[in-house]
Amino acid sequence: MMKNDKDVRVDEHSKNRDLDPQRENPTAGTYLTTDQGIRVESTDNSLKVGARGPTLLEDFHFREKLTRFDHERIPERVVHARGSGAHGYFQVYESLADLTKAKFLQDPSVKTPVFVRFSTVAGSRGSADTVRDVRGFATKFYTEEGNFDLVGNNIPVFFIQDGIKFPDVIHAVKPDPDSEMPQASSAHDTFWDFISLMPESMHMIMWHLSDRAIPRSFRMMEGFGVHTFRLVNAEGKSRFVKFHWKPLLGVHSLVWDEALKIAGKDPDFHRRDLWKAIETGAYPEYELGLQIVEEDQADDFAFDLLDSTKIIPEELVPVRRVGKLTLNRNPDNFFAETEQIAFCIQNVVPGIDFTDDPLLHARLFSYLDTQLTRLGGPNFVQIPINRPVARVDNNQQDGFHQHRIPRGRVNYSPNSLGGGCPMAAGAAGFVHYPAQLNAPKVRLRSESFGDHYSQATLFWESMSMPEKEHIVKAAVFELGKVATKAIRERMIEHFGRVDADFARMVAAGLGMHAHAGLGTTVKNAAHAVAQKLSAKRSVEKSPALSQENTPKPGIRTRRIAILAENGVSEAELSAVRAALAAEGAETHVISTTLGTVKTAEGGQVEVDFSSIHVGSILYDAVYVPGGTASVEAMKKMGDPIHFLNESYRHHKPIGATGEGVELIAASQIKGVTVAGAQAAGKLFSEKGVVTVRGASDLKPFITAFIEAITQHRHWDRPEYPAVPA
Ligand code: HDD
Repeated sequence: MMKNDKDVRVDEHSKNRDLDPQRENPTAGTYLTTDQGIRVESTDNSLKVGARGPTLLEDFHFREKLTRFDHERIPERVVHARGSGAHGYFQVYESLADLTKAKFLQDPSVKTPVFVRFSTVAGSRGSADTVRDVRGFATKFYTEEGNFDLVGNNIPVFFIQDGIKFPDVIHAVKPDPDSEMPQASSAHDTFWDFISLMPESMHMIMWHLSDRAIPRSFRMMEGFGVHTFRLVNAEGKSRFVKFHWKPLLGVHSLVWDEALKIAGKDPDFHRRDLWKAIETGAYPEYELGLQIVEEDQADDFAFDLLDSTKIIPEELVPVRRVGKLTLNRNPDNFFAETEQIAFCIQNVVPGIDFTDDPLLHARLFSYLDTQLTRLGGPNFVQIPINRPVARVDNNQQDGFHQHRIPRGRVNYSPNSLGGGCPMAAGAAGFVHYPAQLNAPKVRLRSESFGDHYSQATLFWESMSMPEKEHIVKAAVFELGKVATKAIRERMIEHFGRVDADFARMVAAGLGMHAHAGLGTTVKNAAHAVAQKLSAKRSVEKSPALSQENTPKPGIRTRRIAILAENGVSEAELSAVRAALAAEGAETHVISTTLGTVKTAEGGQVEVDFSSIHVGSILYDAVYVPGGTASVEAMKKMGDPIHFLNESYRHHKPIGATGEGVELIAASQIKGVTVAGAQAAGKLFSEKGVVTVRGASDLKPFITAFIEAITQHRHWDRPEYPAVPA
């Protein structure tokens, strides 16, 4: 069958991989050679004077092997060093020709290849995944008109308004320059010192303290382009746009105690989760959303669209979902692809353009600049993962690592000797939007950027009670690690301007006194600006900001632990396991040792993990099947009891059937109706704890348990702090 153009475009990008006959086993049947292609005699002993003698400089294979090894590392990214990537494709749902002339947004049948890299910001390349931090969400679209890089985060605003402050905020959050501590953590004096002196960071700080900063999975977090960009259509009409990514699995987070523990037990938690999901065909999916603002409505809002510390509440401008991103292929080689990918925010295609956001403008300089050092010169775009599928023709030829062999003597423009080629495309090329500008050159911040608290308050007001509690606890944790009292005091002042109760709760958690007038007497210039703008479009609350209000579409890819020892009820285990698997969940049998457990029915069940390797923190839910011997054995063990206590403390769904209910009764989980006296066949489902004893039919239990897992976390457990974890 003939391939059509679109297939060819996708293939074109994958060509290094898909058309490589050696890919499955790239070295099968080949000999070891030097980099020059000379076959190597042996790679186990260096060339010596006698078997016990010194190694000879003459051994070119030895020297080449060691030299190559010595130079294997390139500088890690100055920020976002820790990351994980995946290939995929993007498809628009319907033509967006009314909004933009970008070709990849015109035809729903076109699959545009993409590479996405998720990251944390502060930690170095080997740091843990689950630290409290912003997550990067960077997407390279390999469109037929050239590469478009949407380099976003999972938080829609930023710490600073002008990119000239970027080195400062990053220096403040990175480990201290004298001690190189702490790694991948914002809970230290220098970060909060900076923040306490930068009121503009207050909105972002609320997000940073929220559950958004500890996502459950890259697959379960939103993405945002942050800045206001422009979309320009074929008629040259420009509209403002904010880009969003909406995960189809909903938005879910960890709890802080869990995140801290995972950092030790599985520092690759998010990387593994992404890799495994793709390997098993559970492809992560996100919808691209657009918030469109007509040019003449830009001034209608109570904030400046050019200020990256502000969102446009979805209640004011709805997010139109226009297409879908699917991640369906893991990289073949981490270094070659994930490490060497070079995102540059200036990579846009015709139909997508910039605004005058001063944060964006700093980025327009910084990304290309950083790649020059990181990837060793200006030819980094020739590295396969960075290569556009669009044809590249220009007179830029030399520099480190030129991989092409340009022909001919003409490398200048205009020329007649090369027939004038390559020719500038004029109006058919990228034409910058001709925005009108007329103002003096000044080093100033616009007055319209002056309100630093209203949207921090909006965020706080829009949270559910459990989310507010988490923010308070996070603030207490972070500031509790700040040794300088004056910094803590300044932060309480700022928090008071966000919300007086919030400030009081944090102050109480820190054993500090928040002064009585907090939040009522504290008015400042920022509030004056807010008041001036209050007649403009704004909202008091934005339900879309609360994770509680995001869709909960089932239990696909959730990880569920099944605790079992010899004597487990095979009937119960198998029935529940099969039902969970049918909904797309992943189940693991956990026992004292690897191997198998004998079932009450005389059969055997394979153990997936022993309890020394895993723990409740690596699971979304736990199930305890019945079987007297199994449960009696577990009642005497610390690990299964701890598993249940910790799951409860972390608000996770817990299910038990038959004698399994007694293991819950033996734990510290109280206040839910799971006592040993539970009537036969009667289902109990409270606060995410679902149990049944002596049921002839497990279906009602399974339905209730799946519903509990779908909710992800159960916050309505007032007694949870008393349960050890
Ligand atoms: Fe940045 C990397 C996202 C502001 C300078 N940034 C980087 C990455 C992401 C972001 C996701 C990692 C890309 C990858 O996976 O390789 N950055 C953002 C967002 C910002 C932002 C959403 C605010 C809206 N960044 C920002 C500013 C500057 C930079 C204001 C400088 C003035 N960012 C960089 C950089 C990095 C980078 C130094 C480091 C490594 C790299 O670019 O490739 O150029």
